Amino acid sequence: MAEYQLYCIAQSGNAYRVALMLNLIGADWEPIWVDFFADGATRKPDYRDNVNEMGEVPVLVHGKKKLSQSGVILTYLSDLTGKFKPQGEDERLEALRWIIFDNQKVNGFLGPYRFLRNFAKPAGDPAVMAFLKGRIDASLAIVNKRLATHAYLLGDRPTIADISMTGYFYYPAEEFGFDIVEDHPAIGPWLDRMKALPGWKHPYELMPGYPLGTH
Ligand SMILES: N[C@@H](CCC(=O)N[C@@H](CS)C(=O)NCC(=O)O)C(=O)O
Repeated sequence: MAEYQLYCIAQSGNAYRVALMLNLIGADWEPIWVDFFADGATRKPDYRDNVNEMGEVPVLVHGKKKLSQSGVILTYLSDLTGKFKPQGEDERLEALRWIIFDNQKVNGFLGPYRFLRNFAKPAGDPAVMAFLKGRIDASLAIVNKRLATHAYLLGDRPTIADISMTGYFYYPAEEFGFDIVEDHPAIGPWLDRMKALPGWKHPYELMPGYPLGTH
C-alpha cells in the first residue's frame, strides 16, 4: 500500500490541489476513486460516517490521519516535508490569506460555475450563472494584478498558496465557456511556471475518472 491515499476524482479542482502537491513533493501516493457523479457517493451515510462528515473530496489518508479541506491538507504536507512551505510567520499568514481567498472567491466560484455548466442536471439557471461569472471575473482580476508584479503569489518562489490557486485553472476553456489565460494576461505565464515544476501533471492525467464513466 502506498504511504498516502487520496480520495479524489479527475473532475475536482479541489482534489487536484492535493494530488498536484503529492506529485510535486514526490510522495508515494495512490488515488481512491469516488463515484461522485453516478452514485452520489459523497452524499451517502457510509462516506459521511467513515470518510468525511463534510461529504466532500479531497480526503487524504496518511497512516492514522484522515484529513479533509485542501488548505489543511496542503499545510499538513508542507509542514511535514518542508516543501512549498511559507517561511516565517508573515509568509504563513500571507499564504493562508490567499488560500482562503482562493477557496471562497476564486476556485470557490469557478468550481460551481463549471459544475453547473457541464455536469448538473438541469444545468445552472442563467441568472445564477451570470452572478457567478461576475464574481469570477472580479476575483480573477485580483489574482491577475498580483501575478503581474509577483512571479508567484507570495514572491519569487512557489508555495502551497500557488498550488491551491491552480485548482481549476488547467481545465479546458471549453468547460468554462471562457478562457482564463486569454482574459487575464499575467495568469498564463504563472501557470506555465507551475507547469514547469518537476512532477507537474494535468488533473485529467493525475486523478482517476476521466472521461466520465471510466476510472
Ligand atoms: N474547500 C474544500 C472544497 C471541497 C469541495 O467542495 N469538493 C467538492 C468536489 S470538487 C465536493 O466534494 N462537493 C460535494 C458537495 O458539496 O456536496 C476543499 O478545498 O477541500
